[in-house]
Amino acid sequence: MKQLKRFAAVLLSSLLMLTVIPPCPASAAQAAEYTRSAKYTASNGYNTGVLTDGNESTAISFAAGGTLTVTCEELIYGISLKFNKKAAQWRVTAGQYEQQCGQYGYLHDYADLSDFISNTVTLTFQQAAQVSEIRVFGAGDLPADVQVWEPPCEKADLLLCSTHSDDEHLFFLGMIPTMAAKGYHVQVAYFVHHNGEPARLHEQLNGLWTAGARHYPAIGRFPDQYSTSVAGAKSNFASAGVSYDTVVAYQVEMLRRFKPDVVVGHDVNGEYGHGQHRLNAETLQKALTLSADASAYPASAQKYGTWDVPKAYLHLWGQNQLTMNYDTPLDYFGGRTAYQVSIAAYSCHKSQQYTWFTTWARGANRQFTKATQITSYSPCRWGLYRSTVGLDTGINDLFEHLDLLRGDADGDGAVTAADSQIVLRDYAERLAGNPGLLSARYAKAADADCDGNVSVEDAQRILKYYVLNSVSGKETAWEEL
Ligand SMILES: [Ca+2]
Ligand SMILES: [Ca+2]
Ligand SMILES: [Ca+2]
Ligand SMILES: [Zn+2]
Repeated sequence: MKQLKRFAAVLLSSLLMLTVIPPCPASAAQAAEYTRSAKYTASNGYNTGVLTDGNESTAISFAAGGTLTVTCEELIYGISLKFNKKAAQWRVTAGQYEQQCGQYGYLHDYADLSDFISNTVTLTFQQAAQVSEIRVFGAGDLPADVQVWEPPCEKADLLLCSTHSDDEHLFFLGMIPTMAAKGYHVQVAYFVHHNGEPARLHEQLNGLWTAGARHYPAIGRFPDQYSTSVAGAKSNFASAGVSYDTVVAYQVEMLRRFKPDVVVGHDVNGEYGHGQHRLNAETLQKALTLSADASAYPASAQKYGTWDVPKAYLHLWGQNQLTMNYDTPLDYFGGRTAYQVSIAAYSCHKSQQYTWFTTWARGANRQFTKATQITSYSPCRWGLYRSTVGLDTGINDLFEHLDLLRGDADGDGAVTAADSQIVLRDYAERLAGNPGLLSARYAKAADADCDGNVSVEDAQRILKYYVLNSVSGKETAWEEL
């Protein structure tokens, strides 16, 4: 009964939402930026010039409880902050308004203050913090380079296991933009951290954001050490106090935590031979066989549940090969190709531009225009290493055989009232002339009556299916609705 009441409430609120959204909203203008005109006052009296010098390496330090007051002539709608080295919790206040920020530990954070009606706000750092950069915005759409991260995925479509910060745009070149353009939820999990090189922590986020990633990455837990073999990588780790078992446990945890449908990992030969790339691939292979077994690494099984990854691809793997196409213009990126987007993302890694990777990815005179021009360790070449859903048929689709359950528009593995809601919301957005909420894979599942369109009828059908099967307990097939 309680569930039926909740269902009725959901239905009502869904219908209400449909009537509230105006059919033709004016497209929002780009937000005005007040970074230059704003006045900044630090409680410790430090010179705040370094906060707006565009240089992520210059920062001012605040002790816990330190404040920064920002005053504008106009109302402030949002503030982006870049911390240096380490994120902190912070609070924004203005008179009666108060907002807690930094709960997720984003190094590059954003506070949406659109509920505030104030031209002066005070930022209080609740932990000792170094602040590199601040930007202040008025109402409207934020510039594309302002990073507003979503939390790490609770359920990823794709998990990309990059060893270092830069591999995600080099040996995994093209992958993030391609998946982002399709609306897939992409999670990046790094193997090592670069905490000793603070500039690289900024580059990591700038590059990911440029590539189209929106879920905050999982930062690696292990030190960055060079070697040319698995044995070398292991012995380096051993001298740093990291056991092989800890590494496998980490990989298992990533698979269980993000529950990806598809995992992409490094070449088992480490592309050019890097020992840590090899060890990442090897421990990922091991983890894939253990993540479904609750008795293996029980701590992460208890925390996240177990997960058997349906499909895992390794770079350059020799069997069941698949070729990615990164040279087709993508509407999502304004006509740029995945290759071009990844190159732009890699160029955020300013500290790495001197390396041979730059020539590898762009050509000796930066003459490459396509991923297919890369001559060794081609980022386009992948192989299906492990599958619980059968082999690919040659259509070069990582998500082949991974269609979602009919009606499961949010892809959580069950048909519920939430699916009906998202279908309605998607329909309302499109009715209003906005982009829909569902990527191809989700739209296919959302089309519950299989007429090729996602519409109100599908939302109704999904609700009906959910109510009959889950609320009333009357097992009913889609065809019987
Ligand atoms: Ca700065
Ligand atoms: Ca669902
Ligand atoms: Ca339909
Ligand atoms: Zn690497």
